[in-house]
Amino acid sequence: MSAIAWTVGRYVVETLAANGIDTVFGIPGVHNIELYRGLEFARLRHVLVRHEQNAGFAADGYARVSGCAAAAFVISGPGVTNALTAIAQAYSDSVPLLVIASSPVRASLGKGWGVLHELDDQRAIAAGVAGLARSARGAQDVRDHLRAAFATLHAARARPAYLEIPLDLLGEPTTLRPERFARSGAAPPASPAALAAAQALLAEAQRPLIIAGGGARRAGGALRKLVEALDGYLVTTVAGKGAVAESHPASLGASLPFAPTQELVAAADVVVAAGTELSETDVYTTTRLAMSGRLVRLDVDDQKLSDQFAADVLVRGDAGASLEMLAGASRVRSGWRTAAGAAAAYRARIDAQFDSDTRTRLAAVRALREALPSDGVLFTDMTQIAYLGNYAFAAERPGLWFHPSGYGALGYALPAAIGAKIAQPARAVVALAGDFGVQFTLQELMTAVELDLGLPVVVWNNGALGQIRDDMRAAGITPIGVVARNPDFVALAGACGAAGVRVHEAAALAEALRAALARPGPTLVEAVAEDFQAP
Ligand SMILES: Cc1ncc(C[n+]2csc(CCOP(=O)(O)OP(=O)(O)O)c2C)c(N)n1
Ligand SMILES: [Mg+2]
Repeated sequence: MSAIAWTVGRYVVETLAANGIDTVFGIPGVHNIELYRGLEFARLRHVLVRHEQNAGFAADGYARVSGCAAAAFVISGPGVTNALTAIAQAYSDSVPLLVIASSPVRASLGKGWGVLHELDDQRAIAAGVAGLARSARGAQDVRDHLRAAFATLHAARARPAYLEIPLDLLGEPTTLRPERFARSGAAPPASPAALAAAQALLAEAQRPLIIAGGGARRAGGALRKLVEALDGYLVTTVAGKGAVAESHPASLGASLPFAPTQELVAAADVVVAAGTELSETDVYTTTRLAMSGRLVRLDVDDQKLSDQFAADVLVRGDAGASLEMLAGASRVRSGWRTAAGAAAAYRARIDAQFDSDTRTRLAAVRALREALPSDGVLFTDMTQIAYLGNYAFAAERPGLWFHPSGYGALGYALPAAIGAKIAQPARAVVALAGDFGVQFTLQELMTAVELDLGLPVVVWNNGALGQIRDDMRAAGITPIGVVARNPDFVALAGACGAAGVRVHEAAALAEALRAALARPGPTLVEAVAEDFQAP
């Protein structure tokens, strides 16, 4: 090992390993081969994917399921532009994704010589989507930028980081040696004055309601204590789904898009928004939640505390720690209203509004739930069955249901599920996509076959860009461009060396999923939507 020279490329790889990254998803090219020199020696696994976007999605899935940052290696130019969508997705959902790119040689940068993979300003393009985007000119820069990149990944609100290194610099010898960068630790606690102001509002509240987002995902214990003490309701965003078991009598689940919940939010006299943006993609069907009561926001992110939802009390700090303080300080009220089943009654109102198409999808969502072990994980795409599952998939704990909520990038599910399965091979992991969206990234089936990943890929085949068709109809637009010819998915799976099975009803879907989970390699399970029945 000591026989090989220390180049900047090797330094990068070893520094990633020294800072806790154990998996990198990538595609090598002539510009970044110097990154691969170090891979032979570092304790770092490289996974070859079929497109750079999917390197980013896979690293995102790895990070979401494990809580540990993962990396993508891409080449200059097209490797970077291909990865942009995944970086933007990771940004919008606060995922710690590290992208290491090459760039053309330093002497050529910004000069328009027409060198291979040239972009006028590659860093600026990445800066438009990443939390941090840096470009190195020397070995010391690489170290300083990597330190800043890890700070971005490990920040209280994680964001993706991007570092580009010119190919001539990657190959240079260096005296630098890898180090583990110091970490800043947890966010400082919220100010006692802000917490006291929140407490005062809550003490007087008659109809309190808590909205918990991704920032409160790991604070289930405190959330539960607070909601029970306050005798209030709890609703989560998709990112906060399962923070408290959705079967809890105070839980309205991830039901913000539905009218009965929006009415409760509008009527609450105090709303506590914990670790949530309250963004359009959290609430849908409305661009902005209506509220008539006082608003308390708990967030680590200053920007969020001062956005379009002007709050009466701003509590800056880790949402979980703030919830813990509020729960500890709240006097427990008697006659706990939600125990009487009021939340269940609201949920029944939501379910009663479902039309027969939605009830058909509900049968499929329930089949998936039934077939998965209690800690089974789903990575979902932009498809009608996932929009329903965001609410209807019963999550008894956090971290079971993942959706590309913020950026809404079609094609996310399969590569992200591959990343998650690699992170946690012993766990049941499933990809769930629509017939059109799955084709954005279906080439990654080969990655799953190659790695022999026991990964079921469920394709909800309604023979259309279903949601868009329905939206066109609702808007009085004659549907155009919403029916695409599909491949024979089962035959295609076979051609890739995966198993394939077609199912026509919910019980068969559950059965196929169980069989797929028991099999070593990937299985594509095509669910023919038009044959499914509403129960
Ligand atoms: C990259 C990208 N392009 C386009 C869209 C817009 N879009 C959202 S859903 C959708 C159709 C998806 O069809 P399918 O996967 O079959 O799901 P369905 O709605 O039929 O369940 C499209 C085109 C998007 N979200 N992302
Ligand atoms: Mg479809």
